[in-house]
This record gives sequence, C-alpha cells and structure tokens, in this order.
Amino acid sequence: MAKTTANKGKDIGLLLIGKAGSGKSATGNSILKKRVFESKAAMTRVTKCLQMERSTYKGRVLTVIDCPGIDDEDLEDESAHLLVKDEMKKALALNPQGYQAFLLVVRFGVRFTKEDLEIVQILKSTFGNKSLKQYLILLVTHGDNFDTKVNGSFKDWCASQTGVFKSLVDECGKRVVLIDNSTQDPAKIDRQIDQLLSTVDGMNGSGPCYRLENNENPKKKKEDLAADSNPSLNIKETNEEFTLIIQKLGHIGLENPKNRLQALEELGQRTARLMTRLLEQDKGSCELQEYIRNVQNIQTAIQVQVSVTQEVVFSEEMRRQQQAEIESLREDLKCLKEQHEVSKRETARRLNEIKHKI
Ligand SMILES: Nc1nc2c(ncn2[C@@H]2O[C@H](COP(=O)(O)OP(=O)(O)O)[C@@H](O)[C@H]2O)c(=O)[nH]1
Ligand SMILES: [Mg+2]
Repeated sequence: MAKTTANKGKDIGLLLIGKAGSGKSATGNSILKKRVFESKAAMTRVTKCLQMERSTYKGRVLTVIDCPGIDDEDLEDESAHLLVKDEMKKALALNPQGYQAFLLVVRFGVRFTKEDLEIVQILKSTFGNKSLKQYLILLVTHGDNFDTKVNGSFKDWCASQTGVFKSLVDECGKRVVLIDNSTQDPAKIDRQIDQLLSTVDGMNGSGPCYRLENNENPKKKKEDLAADSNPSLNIKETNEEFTLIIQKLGHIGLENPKNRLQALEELGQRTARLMTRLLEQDKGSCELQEYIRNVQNIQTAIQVQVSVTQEVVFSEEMRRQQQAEIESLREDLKCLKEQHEVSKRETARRLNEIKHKI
C-alpha cells in the first residue's frame, strides 16, 4: 500500500469508517444525495458488508464506500482488530482508483470514549501512522443538535475541546467537518457537500490519493495466498459467471422498461454476490484485482443503466398519468355536453308548451 500521484481529474473516493450508529450510512446518503445505504436507529451493525456507491456532483464523480460499523465489543477483542483491518484492506481492493480521504465518523452529542481512539490505532496499524494523518477527516454527524447559541461557532467549539475529542481532532490533522444528515433543505445539503469537498481538496488538491499498490511485497503476498488459499477458489467458475452476466446485460435492452429495471436489479444483486466472492477470495492480496476491476466496471454499467431506465419508467408513468387525466377531462366534457343537450331540449319543450298556451 502506498501513496500515488495518479489522481487524474477531480473524481473523489471517500471511505466511511466509524462505530456502529455513528451515522456513516446517513452521511454516505447525504454526500451522494440519494438513499443508497441503509441507515436506521440501531447501535449494532446495519451495514453488514462493504458497499460502494457513486454519484455525480458538479461534474465530479463521487465514490463512497460504507464499511460495516465497528462495535465497542469488537474494539475490546484482539482478534476482531484483525477483522477490522481485513475490512479496510477489502475497501482498498474494492476501489482501486483510491481514496482522497478517510472519513472518521463520530456522532455529536455523545460522550467520546477510549474506544473511539482505539479505532484510530487500528487504522494506523493498517495504513501507517504518517499516511493516516494525511488522509483522515473527522466527520461529526448530528450537526442539527449543535446549537451555536450555546456552543458558539463549531470551529471555536472544536478548539475548546479537551480529552478524547481533542485527540481525535489532532489525529485528523485538525480537519473537522460538521454535518446534519437530517436536513431536507437542498441548499444546506449542497453547502455541506461543498464544505466537505473543499476540505478534501484542501488536503490533496489534485495530488496523491491513497490506494493499494499492486506489487507490494510480492514474496509475502505469495506466502499469504498459499496460507489463505481457499478451496472454493475457482477462477473458471468466476469467469463463467462473469460471461453469463455480460450476456444477460446484452439482452436486457430488449425488454420493456419495467421488466428491464427488474432484470437489471436482479443482475446487480448477482454481480454484487460475485464481487463479494472475489473479495473474500482475494483477501486484500490484489491477486484478483483484474477480475475485481472488471466486475466493478460491470457494476458501474449496471448502475448507469438502472438510473437511465428509472428515468424512462418515471417518464412513462408520468405520460400514463397525463393520458389518464386527459381521458377523464374528455369524459367530463362529454357529460357536460350531454347535460347541455338535455337542458337545451328541456328549454325547447317548455318554450313550445308556453307557445301553445298563448
Ligand atoms: N438527527 C440526525 N440523525 C442522524 C444524523 N446522522 C445519522 N442520524 C441517524 O442516526 C442513526 C444511525 O445512523 P446510520 O447512518 O445508520 O449509522 P451507521 O451505523 O454508522 O451507518 C439513524 O437513525 C440516522 O437517521 C444526523 O446528522 N442528524
Ligand atoms: Mg451503516
């Protein structure tokens, strides 16, 4: 693993890290401006495995990876440290383009404990002390609970903190961003994304991003692979599944939009399963990086097709509703005409009666 300077363009990769319930998934949804990560009130893990999602914001592709939350019990358990480290390595393999920042997510309004600092220690031993400081941003959620009348400005408040929070701020090179994931105000949502992106740009600009280096310690990699070799590792099977997915994707265009959407979603799940298998087999060694990248490209292609098809389905639904409204207006008009004819005939009949009486 190493820094690289291959950060062409302005696309941004962000990795969300933190304790379960800190607001990682909600933050991911705020950054991408869509509800793609499951977020709900629970202090245990809701996000069970790594999830990568993308969106475009002001011409930049934002890639966000949400990690399973870390429980306090995990932090007490030595062997669980290894699992967390393993998860981080998978996150690096999942996004070979690399990360401009790691967002250490904490929740405003709760007491910070030594377990919060423990996470930083695990990250340090995974990414290296120096690198971590360069890439970490402390992202504080529940900004809606931050009362400036009571606390003053967020910047001043951060500067006045002591104890664990101060240590976290220092570990993150004093880069701290407050976010309110509950807001529905589009202008505020944009302002928050702008603030986060300018913090990210401020630390890296167009400079290096953190990614898994392909040829890290090849000897060790081979040994690791031999030790970890998984009997279920079957590249032939993976290739076959990969080919089947591509073939299916090619045929999907022929379906009507609603069926196409359903088929794409099923294919998306199938591709995600293939990706999970690959990542499990790869174990962060990068040996299967080529396959992982190919599957990732398919995932992106499926995502693009899903959003295009969603738009088609939506506009078809709108057209159908408008057509139904026109039909109902026509029906009303027909009724009105008929009523008009009836009253015309009634008036003529009465006039006739009057004429006869005269
Ligand atoms: N009011 C408020 N609630 C938030 C905010 N961020 C997250 N939450 C809530 O906190 C809970 C846990 O969030 P979640 O994203 O699932 O946490 P995760 O386990 O770290 O992914 C959910 O009920 C979220 O709606 C925030 O900024 N403001
Ligand atoms: Mg989550």
